[in-house]
Amino acid sequence: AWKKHSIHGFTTKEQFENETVRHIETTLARSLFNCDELAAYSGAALAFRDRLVIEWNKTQQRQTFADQKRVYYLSLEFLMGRALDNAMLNVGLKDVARDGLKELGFRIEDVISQEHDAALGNGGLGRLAACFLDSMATLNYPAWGYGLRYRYGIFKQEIVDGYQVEIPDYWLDFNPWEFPRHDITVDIQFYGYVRKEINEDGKTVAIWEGGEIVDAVAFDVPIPGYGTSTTNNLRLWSSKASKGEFDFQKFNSGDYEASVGDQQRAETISAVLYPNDNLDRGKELRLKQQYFWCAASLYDIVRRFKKSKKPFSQFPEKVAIQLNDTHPTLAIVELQRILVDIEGLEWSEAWSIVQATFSYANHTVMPEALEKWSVPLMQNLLPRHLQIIYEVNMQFLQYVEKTFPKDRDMLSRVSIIEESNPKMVRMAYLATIGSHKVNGVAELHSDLIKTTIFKDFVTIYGPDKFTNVTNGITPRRWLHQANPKLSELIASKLGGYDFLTDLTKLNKLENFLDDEKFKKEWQAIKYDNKVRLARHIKETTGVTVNPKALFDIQVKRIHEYKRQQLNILGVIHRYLSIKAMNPEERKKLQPRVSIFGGKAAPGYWMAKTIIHLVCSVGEVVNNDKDVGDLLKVVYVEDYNVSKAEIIVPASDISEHISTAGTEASGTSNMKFVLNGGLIIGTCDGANIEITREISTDNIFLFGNLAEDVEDLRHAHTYGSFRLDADLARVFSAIKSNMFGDASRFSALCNSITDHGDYYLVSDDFNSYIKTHELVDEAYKDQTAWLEKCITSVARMGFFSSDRCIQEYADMIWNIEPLDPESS
Ligand code: 26Y
Repeated sequence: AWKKHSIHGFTTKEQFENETVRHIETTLARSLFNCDELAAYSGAALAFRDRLVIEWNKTQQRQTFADQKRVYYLSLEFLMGRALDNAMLNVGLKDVARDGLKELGFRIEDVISQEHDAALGNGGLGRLAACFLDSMATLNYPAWGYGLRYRYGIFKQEIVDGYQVEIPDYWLDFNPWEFPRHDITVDIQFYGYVRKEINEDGKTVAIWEGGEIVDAVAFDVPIPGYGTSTTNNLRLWSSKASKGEFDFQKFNSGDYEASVGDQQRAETISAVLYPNDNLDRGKELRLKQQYFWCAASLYDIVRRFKKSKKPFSQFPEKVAIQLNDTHPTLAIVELQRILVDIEGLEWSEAWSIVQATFSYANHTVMPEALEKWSVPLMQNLLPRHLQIIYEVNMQFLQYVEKTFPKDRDMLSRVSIIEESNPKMVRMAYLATIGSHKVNGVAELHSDLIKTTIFKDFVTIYGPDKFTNVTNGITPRRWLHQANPKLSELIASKLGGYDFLTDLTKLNKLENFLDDEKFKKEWQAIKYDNKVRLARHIKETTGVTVNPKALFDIQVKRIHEYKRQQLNILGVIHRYLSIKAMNPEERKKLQPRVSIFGGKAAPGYWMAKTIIHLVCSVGEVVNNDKDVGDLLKVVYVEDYNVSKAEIIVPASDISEHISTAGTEASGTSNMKFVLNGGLIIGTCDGANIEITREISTDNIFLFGNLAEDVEDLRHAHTYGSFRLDADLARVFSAIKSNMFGDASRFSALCNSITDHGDYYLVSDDFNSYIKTHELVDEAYKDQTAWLEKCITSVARMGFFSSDRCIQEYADMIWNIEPLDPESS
């Protein structure tokens, strides 16, 4: 009887138009007469949302019924970008929508660009989580994401007078992609004290009492797979004052303001994404965020498991929990607390369940990014959790002492508690001890963590606990959506779009290297993409760039280790060289546009100085009549996912030039190559594996190797080091106030000349400059360049996040897909 009531999504243009108009007129209560692009976006989004919801419900029912093991991906960041375009492509109805919108009087691109990015992340780690959700749904894995519903995502960046200014990103005004679940609310406790009690079985139990309660309310976001009806769930928690806690005393006694204040304090927990990337600041509110989110997610996961009435010994057969870096490490402690304090399991049985459930991915080796929490802070906020951490640590250290009795220093080295003042909880150690697998995100990085931060843990647990899963990107967003023309051209040669779900199929492109028509089309698409970016640059910065010039792009978070300073110092060197050339020499020079983009953490002064130097150099170079089109320098404001979709397809070359051994993987390197750009890079992170796949002929590598970094730093510290001569000239130019008041840049220059050059800018400067000369040379032979680009794309199959998720599923999570067609 229910069948005739079931809703069916639209499939034709007419149905799509009907649905869109219906939503505009009823859901939005707007008249079609004054329907602007925003209203058209809203109507179309709601029409597509209806379609997703139907499949989403079915998927959840199917997964519940099948009762297979699920994976829960815990991440404090999900950098999703826009959803409508992705939804249209994933359900295969973008053409229908394009035609329908056209009849309603709109261009689909204009409608799509009305959407506000969901920017709940900083950079690579958050975007990786978003790519993983896409792959998990596409591969039909029963998978949920758990995160926080920040009211303010990553700030919007404006460049004012050459400086970064941060504007709050309030993004929830109209968000059709989330569904509040007010019925799914979890009480989260903070502060208070722990009491011991003897229960009826004569067992001592810990009871955590007092403190305050905040409510976690679930908001669900549908995650459609590509070419499948599987639609997974991303659950984001929002904080709210607890009804039970709301202080009626204050309210009744007339202190209305104070009671509203409590309300606001509770809502603060999920108010804002911390804008630091690879930099730990140890703020109490951040720890509150972490516990709030871990506790709500664990409660939800355990509740779902308990519905099956299975014993907890089977928990790891039904549940895998993946930790995206150490940010969710408290989930380990929380599960142990639930099992022991609430469910009454024995400590050791509970701990085996915990270890079998969790796995931890590490995304950095840099000391300033490794999370540590002060013991007094944790004692105050989470007293029971600190006790559990101490107990875990004691048992672990007893085992270590027994197993390695000769190495007394080992105990203090591997202790979860660092004996500093104040004492600190080392989250990476806790995550490692509480998980059954630990992985790095590219081969070099996975090797490095085994010989540095986790060296002792390899000795203790053996090498099998540590593994590598090289990162990947979703070809749906990063090829098909961002570069539809290239995707279409590839499909025309490979006989369809199968490569989007099996990216290794791209290798057949190598058969067309002699196909002149194909190559011309490829080149024309790249040119169109550059024109599109040039237009964006003109509109947003006022600078005119020539799309025939070589586009050289570095877009990523601004960080000293990523070395945007190396890039801009190289640009200055180029500028000085142009100024010194005669007209004949200038004629032979390859014209270039140096494009920068990326946000600096608001409190990271050196990063902000780098932005200011780039803008100041642009000011001078772009207005120098001697230079003309030979060199332009632009800073693209507010780099984010939707900007990346315009920028990435438009590169000739992109820069991935971190100091060797510092960039765990990098993922934009993969995006640029997949879009037919070449890269200049160091032997770092995934650059190494990209080189192995596409061959050294197709990449411009330079610089010192990771294994030499330590010695080079030593040489800087002990004075046996001379500044590169070209770099010295660049510093002189800066000091002559060529780019404005030099004092603004002195800290940046001094970090290289006087303070040890920690990121080895001077050591790599010469080979960087020389390698850029090779780039210029190579670009002159457009035929050979084009062949390098096509060959590289053909060999990028390995870097699909589908391959990556497959590896996690098989080696770490031990889960099987659930095919929607088979049931
Ligand atoms: C501790 C806290 C402040 C913190 C917040 C964010 C620490 C780190 C981060 C973000 C780290 C991040 O984005 N890491 C990047 O992860 C990518 C995905 O694995 C890698 O490709 C990239 O090399 C790495 O820097």
